[in-house]
Amino acid sequence: MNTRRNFLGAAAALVAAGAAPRSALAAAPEPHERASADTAAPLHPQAGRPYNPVVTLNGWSLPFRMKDGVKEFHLVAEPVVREISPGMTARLWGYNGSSPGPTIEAVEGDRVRLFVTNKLPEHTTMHWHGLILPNGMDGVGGLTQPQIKPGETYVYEFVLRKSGTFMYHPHADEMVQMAMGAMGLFIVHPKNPRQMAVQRDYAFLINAYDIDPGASVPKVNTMLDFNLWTWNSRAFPGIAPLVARTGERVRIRMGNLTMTNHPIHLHGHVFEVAGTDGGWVPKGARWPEVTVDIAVGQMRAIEFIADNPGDWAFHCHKSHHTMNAMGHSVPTMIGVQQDDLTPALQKLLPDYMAMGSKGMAEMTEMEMPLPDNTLPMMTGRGPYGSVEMGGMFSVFKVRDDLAPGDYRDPGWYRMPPGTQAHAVDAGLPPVATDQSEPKPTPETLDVRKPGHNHPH
Ligand SMILES: [Cu+2]
Repeated sequence: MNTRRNFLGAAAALVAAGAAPRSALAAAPEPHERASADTAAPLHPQAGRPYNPVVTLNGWSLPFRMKDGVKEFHLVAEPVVREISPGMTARLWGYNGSSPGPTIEAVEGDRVRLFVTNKLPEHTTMHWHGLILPNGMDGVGGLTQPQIKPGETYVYEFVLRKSGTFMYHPHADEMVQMAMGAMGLFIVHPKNPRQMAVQRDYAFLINAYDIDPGASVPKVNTMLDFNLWTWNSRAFPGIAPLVARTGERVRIRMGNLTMTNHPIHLHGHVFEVAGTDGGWVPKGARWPEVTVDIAVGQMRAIEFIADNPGDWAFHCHKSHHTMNAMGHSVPTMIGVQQDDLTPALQKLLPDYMAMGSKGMAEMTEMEMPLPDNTLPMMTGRGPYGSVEMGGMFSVFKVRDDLAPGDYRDPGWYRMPPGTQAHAVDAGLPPVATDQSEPKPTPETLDVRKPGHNHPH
């Protein structure tokens, strides 16, 4: 006589426990693919709760479908080809055609169902880094689930309990799979779209590779001595600029999946850390900074008003991380006179070029032959010459005349007259710059001509 009530009660209990009927899980949604390393336009939600989407630097967001009130995503782990910067591509592992995989965006309170198909040559899993979820959905191979074998599809399903910046990555053969680029961002927006609202919301992962000059597959056993320091698997000048209109509130979300910390530094602005791994930082607990150190496995969201028009450097402050592929065992040549050495060495190595006697800046001006598929160490052209940067470097461009929602590169900043550093005649005696001969040479210097002392 009370069978119907008992049946409904049991069904409700099943749903509450997350045990959706098998039939509902059978058909995975279409696995959207994208291989381009261009920054995709923000993906505004077509269904479900409203939110203000993020812009993934040199990346994209994964479209979802709603099924019976559940937000469904489909990630496919697979080998991908990624352009690290024009002139170099890498053979990586990623998701849905790209490394990092597409950004997943959903809303606090959403129930999400995430299908993960394994097209890698070895088993994998998916760990939802930072999300609070049932133990069985945590994706630690061997501990909370069997590994996902090649060809298999697993489904994860949970309710998003808090908003913030999170990540996804395998918890299976982790060192190898992350060294190969298998990772992505998971953004959970607040339930109320007015809470924490900003005009520009950027996001990227901090990652690193060790790829020998001329090669394209990362060395997976490297622990610390990586040679490509990347944001979303891109190295400068391949990293897109971040743009904002003067007066806009900007958020930049960063997650670090490298093996070392990165002090990320923004010029021309003061920011606050508004979000950490654990969620949003209460306003009264924030303090002003210009550099935020992001440790391994951490996420940080910084916020500030773009109130200073210009082209502002934005980079990791570890100076080796703003260099592209370099050998760290190269001897220091500052002060070494190489003139006699060069002809002797050129008999053995016709392409040999003496360098480093005065520092390494001259490398940006040399037309040095590079192995195929290799990036120059320090590069990137600015309006005044080489920026002498690689790796984790980009430009934050603030303009008065940028339209809201316009993410196009506005070109180089034109400084108002009288606001730029310039050379002057300081009335000083000539300066010797050749450190091996610490005496003035007959070739006297004129400080008004920068670059005069370069032998080119
Ligand atoms: Cu760094």
